[in-house]
Amino acid sequence: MSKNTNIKSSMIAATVAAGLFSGAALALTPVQLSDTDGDGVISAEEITAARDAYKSEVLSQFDADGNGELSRTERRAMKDARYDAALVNFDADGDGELSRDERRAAKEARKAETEAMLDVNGDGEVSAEEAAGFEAVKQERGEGRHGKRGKKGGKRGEMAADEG
Ligand SMILES: [Ca+2]
Ligand SMILES: [Ca+2]
Ligand SMILES: [Ca+2]
Repeated sequence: MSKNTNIKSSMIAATVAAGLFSGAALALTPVQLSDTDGDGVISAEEITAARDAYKSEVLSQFDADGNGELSRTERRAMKDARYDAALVNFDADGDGELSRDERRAAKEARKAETEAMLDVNGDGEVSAEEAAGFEAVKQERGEGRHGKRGKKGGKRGEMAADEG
């Protein structure tokens, strides 16, 4: 009898583990980047497209009242879900919370995964070409968020019109 139970519970454990794994990929790096046009780099457009896809995915999961945007409550549900997913992967000591170290590990893992996605040719390094699209998107966002303008100076274009 007890043997049977053991087998059963180990089967359940395996099923649960498999389920966690498929969820884990999603949780780790929410936005899945891929070289959809196959030109060997992930362009800014491809990143933007991936973001949009992710947004609609999030909406389909967490927009409970279906009004097309996330209310505060809905957003909270999303964060909770993400936190739970992070716990599954990174709660190393199993206390049900993410300590600072565990958070850092999670962040590192996400970064590593992003780099792995950017490394389209899989040589283990993100070349300048491979990183270009990502950097472009990052800069765009950075400027939007911190409003770092100024220091743009530069009077290009003044020495044009020399030829002819
Ligand atoms: Ca591409
Ligand atoms: Ca912990
Ligand atoms: Ca590479």
